[in-house]
Amino acid sequence: MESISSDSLQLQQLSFEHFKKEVLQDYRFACLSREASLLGRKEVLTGKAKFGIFGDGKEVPQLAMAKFFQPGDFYSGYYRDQTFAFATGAASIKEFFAQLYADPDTSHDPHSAGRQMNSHFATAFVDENGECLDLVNRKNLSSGMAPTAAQMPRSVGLALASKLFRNSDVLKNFSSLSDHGNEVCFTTIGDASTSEGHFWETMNAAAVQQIPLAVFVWDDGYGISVPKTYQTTKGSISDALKGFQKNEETNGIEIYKVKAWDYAGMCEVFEAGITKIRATHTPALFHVEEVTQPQGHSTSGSHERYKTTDRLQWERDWDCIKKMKEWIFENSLADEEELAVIETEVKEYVRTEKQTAWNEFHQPIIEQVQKVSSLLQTLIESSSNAPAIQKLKQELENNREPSRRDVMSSLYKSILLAEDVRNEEAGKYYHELVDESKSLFNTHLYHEGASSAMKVAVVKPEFIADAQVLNGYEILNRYFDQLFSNNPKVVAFGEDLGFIGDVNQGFAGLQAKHGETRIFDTGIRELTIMGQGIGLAMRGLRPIAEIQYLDYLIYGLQPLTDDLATLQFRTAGRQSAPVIIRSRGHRLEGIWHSGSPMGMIINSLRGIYVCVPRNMVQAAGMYNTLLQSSEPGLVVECLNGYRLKEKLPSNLSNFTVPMGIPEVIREGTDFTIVSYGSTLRIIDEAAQQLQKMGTSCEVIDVQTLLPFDIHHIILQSLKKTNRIVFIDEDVPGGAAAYMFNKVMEEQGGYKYLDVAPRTITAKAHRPSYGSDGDYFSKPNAEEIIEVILEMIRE
Ligand SMILES: Cc1ncc(C[n+]2csc(CCOP(=O)(O)OP(=O)(O)O)c2C)c(N)n1
Ligand SMILES: [Mg+2]
Repeated sequence: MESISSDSLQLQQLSFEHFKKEVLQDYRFACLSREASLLGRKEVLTGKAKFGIFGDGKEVPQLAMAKFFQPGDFYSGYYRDQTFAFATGAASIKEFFAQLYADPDTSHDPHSAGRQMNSHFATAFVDENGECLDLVNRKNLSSGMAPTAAQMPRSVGLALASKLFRNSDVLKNFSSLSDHGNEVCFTTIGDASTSEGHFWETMNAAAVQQIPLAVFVWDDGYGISVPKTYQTTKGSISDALKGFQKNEETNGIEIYKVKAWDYAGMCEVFEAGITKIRATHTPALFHVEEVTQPQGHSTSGSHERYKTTDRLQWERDWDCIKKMKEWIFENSLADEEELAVIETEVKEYVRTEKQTAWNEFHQPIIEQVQKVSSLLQTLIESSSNAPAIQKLKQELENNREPSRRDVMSSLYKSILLAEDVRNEEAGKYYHELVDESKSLFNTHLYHEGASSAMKVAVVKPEFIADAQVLNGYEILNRYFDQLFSNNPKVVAFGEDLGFIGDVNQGFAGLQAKHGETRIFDTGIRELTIMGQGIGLAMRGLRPIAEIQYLDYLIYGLQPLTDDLATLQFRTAGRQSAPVIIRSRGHRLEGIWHSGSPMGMIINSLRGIYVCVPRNMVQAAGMYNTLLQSSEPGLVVECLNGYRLKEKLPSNLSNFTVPMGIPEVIREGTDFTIVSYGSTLRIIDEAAQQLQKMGTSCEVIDVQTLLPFDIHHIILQSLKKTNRIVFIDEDVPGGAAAYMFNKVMEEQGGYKYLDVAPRTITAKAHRPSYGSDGDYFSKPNAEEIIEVILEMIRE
């Protein structure tokens, strides 16, 4: 008996020691993070960094949250979460400062290669070839973004993936991506940002779908200067969301309220809450109240301007680290002296790491300055402009914190001044620096490794002698059926896509065949349909996310332009989301079902492939190409093409349509007409008429707008015809102007013109409803003929 009780005493002692150690480690992280915030702000105020936004006041809740973040879990949060990143091991203090300085070296700032403002963290999801890493064994932080609430839509997909991995038979074997769907997505958001529609749409999508999403609201009472009474119904997001509360008979969410200064309370609630989410996939809101903001919102201003003295005093009194310290004393976990040791050690540590980060950032620039100095010295020795060059040299050498920009500018100006000197060294070095800076600042917009969509082998479609002729939608239906039979990672979803198989029957009958976990309906929520696609793709799946009509892409454009299109760039290729966005557009009827806002799309989606197939066979080939790559793409099917007859290729699942390679679909000698999509049929009608009148038109389908004619096929045609027209259904100055620019400026097409080139586009307004509305608003065959006859007369 005696030995048992002494064992249990020992055990108790051990677990107490363990507990104490953990608490003190958390306290250390809290102090570490606070010190990083304090020093970070100083770095901005003294000019070493441009802008800073910090997580002070949010340390303790994030330490509590980090405790329950397991390998395999995903995080989608915002700029306040440095403590979470430190505590999970996703970021170091040195990396934090490297990002603050905008260090473009990925080994210094692996989160963004200096491309993002501070505290936008990201862990690696893919290797340099775009292959998914073993995400199940990693703590995964999806790359942060500055637009408020932008992290919400994608978290739907990050959480939904767990549900699919848990419930889909065909996904059971992907053990490096999921452990039976046990992964939780941790999402953080500020109290004011819950005012965004993104938040509400996400909460609703999560509650309807019952997915393992944990949403933490850091409620510091303000969105910059605007208090939450102006932001949130009843001034409380948890109160406002009460109707979302799940009960036994309904779906919904769990709602928890905690206080940011209550370390023990938060640990207890988060542990129980996260455990439940993991087990049941019921999403939850953790409303963390009474959060403070010791240094105010950011380095751009002071909070004394809008907070009362009472509020400021309250924030000092209820600072979470102060309260944690009091709690440690109350529970006799450490005395003043022990904590003082931690505090001193941490201060020294952060200072040293900060200095190292600065030195590492600065060293290559110092080397450049030295090299440029010596080059300028040579110029000074032989140029008649020596005094001016000497001045530039002196300025550069005296600059205590020179940037790459200063180096380049001094060097280039000196080269111009030293016109009279024959010295190739300086020019050569300038170009070396130009090349180096391109690789540091302008890379990774698209994937640069082996799985680039540009590297997919071209396989031509094959047709047997008596190939079946089917309606366009039937071609797609066969295609998707084969795709779902061959590729277990593909899922497709959208409005009316599941049960009825989409509004044009591309998926008709396929949910019944391949299952509801693979082909399914969503609510009307384009924003989170896009986010769902992005998140699922980040987790290694190959989603096809459908926007019912291209006109409604605008609802979902924000995640595409801010998140998806920038993802590879802003993580220097360490994260990617190869989602396919499927939509249908161009000619149909009226203001909202005939849209072709391609200029808007291509200008906001650089970083995504934009495919504009003229028919459904071409569309299938584009899907194949994208699916063989690790990159995202938008495919705009022609709304009026589903009932047109097409020949069925025998290699439907395998043939590919290359990206950026136009196709000459009608050969001719007098005119080059460049277009895409539905407009090609109108052009064909005009070309046939013109042929009868003795004018021969070469018609070129660009096939993809991003990328555009990489081999300059259009230029070859123009060299032959010397006359060119760009036609589409976008507004004047839209995608036709883009094509014009590409061919005239980039391809040097202007050199081969006999007459002024033209664009023929839709009118600036949207089309009126009905066939006449279409005829008088979009380009028509007669108008095209008229323009070409005018060009002949010129
Ligand atoms: C879409 C968008 N609108 C406005 C801003 C400018 N802005 C940056 S942070 C912020 C306030 C956010 O407050 P809150 O969500 O409470 O987070 P906190 O900074 O208080 O933690 C605003 C308005 C932005 N980044 N994005
Ligand atoms: Mg706030």
